[in-house]
Amino acid sequence: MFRRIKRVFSKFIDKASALLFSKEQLMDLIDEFKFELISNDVAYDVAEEITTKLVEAVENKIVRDKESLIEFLKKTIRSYFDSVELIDIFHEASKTKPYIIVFLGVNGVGKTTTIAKTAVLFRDKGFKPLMVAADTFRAGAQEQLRIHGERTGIPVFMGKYGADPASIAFDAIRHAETRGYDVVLIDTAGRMHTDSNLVDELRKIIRVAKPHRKILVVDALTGNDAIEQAVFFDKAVGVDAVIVTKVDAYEQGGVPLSIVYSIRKPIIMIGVGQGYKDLKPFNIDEFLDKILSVK
Ligand SMILES: Nc1nc2c(ncn2[C@@H]2O[C@H](COP(=O)(O)OP(=O)(O)OP(=O)(O)O)[C@@H](O)[C@H]2O)c(=O)[nH]1
Ligand SMILES: [Mg+2]
Repeated sequence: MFRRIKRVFSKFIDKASALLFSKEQLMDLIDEFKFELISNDVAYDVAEEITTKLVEAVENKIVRDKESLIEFLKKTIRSYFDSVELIDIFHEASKTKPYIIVFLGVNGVGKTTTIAKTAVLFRDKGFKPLMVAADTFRAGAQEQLRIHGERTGIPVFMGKYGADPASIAFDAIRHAETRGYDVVLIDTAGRMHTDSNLVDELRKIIRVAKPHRKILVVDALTGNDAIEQAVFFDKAVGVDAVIVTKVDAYEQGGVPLSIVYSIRKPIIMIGVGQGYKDLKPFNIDEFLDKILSVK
């Protein structure tokens, strides 16, 4: 994972370290670096900002050798992640019962799988989770969650095909309250985000379910689309946190940074495979080590 962006960084650091005293060549190299970042899913604005700051740092002699260059890059990238408020859903769930999360996202990003993985994490931490199939739009969606329920042993609240998703969410929460569930994880229909019905439906679910958190699921492999979806959902209904899936197969590397930069919301977890245990907390130190482990 993240192999391509790692290569962009190490190539740039090696070349730039050799050129630090030749300003003209260094500026060309920084320009090239900027475009390589962009072609690896780093949003244009953030690539521009990083490289502008880098030029300044070179001019002010803050960056003067390989070591200070690596330090600068780490610090700058980290600052975007540090500037957003972190969310600990497990801690929050220990304070509120039932703790309600609505999952958002377009088709095929891995929403339903991620809900099952999240439910397993909650169960492993001693919570009693309920998964809710509020996707009544696509035939088979309910069935999919039911199968995850069977495989994981975690109960699923099902609505009828074609029923109003908001009313299913409402009934599910009532059910959770009377049955003593700690956490309610609501799956929503994944349509194209350009579908205006989707937004109306989501707004209604949110109004009725009053979730404590709205988590957006995006697929890293879709690159710039993932960033656009984040901006879209955040504007349309507000996003509290993001889970990036399919990171196990993702090489470009720019998606996490671009999302945090674009909507100023934390990436809380990453999907790293198809198994139920393949959901890991997103850790900024590990991320930086991975992309900037230059010897
Ligand atoms: N490699 C990998 N595959 C994943 C990951 N997360 C989900 N998938 C796969 O992506 C595919 C789609 O996942 P779903 O959970 O059905 O996606 P969805 O967003 O619910 O899709 P719709 O309900 O059709 O909108 C499945 O084959 C999952 O196994 C991940 O982190 N890594
Ligand atoms: Mg689904």
